[in-house]
Amino acid sequence: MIQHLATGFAEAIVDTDGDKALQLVRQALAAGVSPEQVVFEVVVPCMDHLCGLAASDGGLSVAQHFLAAQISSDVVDAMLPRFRRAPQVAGRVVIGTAVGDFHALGKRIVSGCLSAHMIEVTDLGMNVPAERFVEQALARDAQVIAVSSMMVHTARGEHGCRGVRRILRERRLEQQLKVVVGGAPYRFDERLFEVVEADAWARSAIEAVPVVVRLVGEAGGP
Ligand code: B12
Repeated sequence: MIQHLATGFAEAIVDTDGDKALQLVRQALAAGVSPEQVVFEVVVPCMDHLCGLAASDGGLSVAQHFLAAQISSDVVDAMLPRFRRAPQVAGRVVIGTAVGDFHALGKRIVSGCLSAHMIEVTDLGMNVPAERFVEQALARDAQVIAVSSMMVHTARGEHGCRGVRRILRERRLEQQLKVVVGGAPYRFDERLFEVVEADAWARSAIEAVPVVVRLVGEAGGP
């Protein structure tokens, strides 16, 4: 049953058919599959596979990745309240694009992958000032601030990651809040994350998951 669901679900999300994916999940639940199995044996492996394809440029379009992340994240949201025991949150992250940056797709895919791995994500949207990243991270008891930049000037500028670092330093929050960055400029220059004073970076959404989990641990855990 699970194998049947996993295959059908993967096909549905590659076809970006959210209705079909949800229908399959509903049928599986009615047939006795647990919400936990849906998340951990179907959605997570499927997202890992798709994000892996993204990393290796396996021929899926940006729109497919975006919608796959959206559908997966919707299914996880629908399953969580039905878990027998409240799921262990693996960490809390606030994510957004840097000031001046309106490239939202990568951030959305990263959010979907993190959510599917039980990391609670607050998406602050686009064009997020450094102060708002920090305020919201504190308000939500997050361990990690994730800043997405798709342009060189929004990655290197004073109002992106560097601004976040300045505030964390001034307010002595660097032990409790870690900063991860990602986006095209970081792929072109693998040392750029150090230049902008981030704690870490990741090349893709799938690589972001273990990096964020590590940073959550360094910040003291969820
Ligand atoms: C789509 C796109 C747009 C769309 C954005 C639509 C939207 N709602 O997102 C629109 C048309 C609006 C746009 C506008 C512009 N764009 Co544009 N755009 C792109 C394009 C073609 C694809 C970006 C994309 O969505 N990629 C797909 C996603 C899935 O990949 P990704 O973003 O890299 O994300 C992955 C990883 O990077 C990583 N990741 C991303 N964020 C994060 C964050 C964290 C924390 C982590 C860990 C990982 C991570 O994980 C993601 C998934 O695996 C790129 C070219 C390119 N090849 O990158 C240019 C590009 C980014 N744009 C560019 C430019 C110049 C512009 C404009 C200035 C154009 C103009 N003259 O108006 C404007 C600026 C708008 C603004 N102020 O932001 C340049 C930037 C050049 C530079 N050196 O700075 C690029 C590189 C094109 C080019 N070669 O010139 N753009």
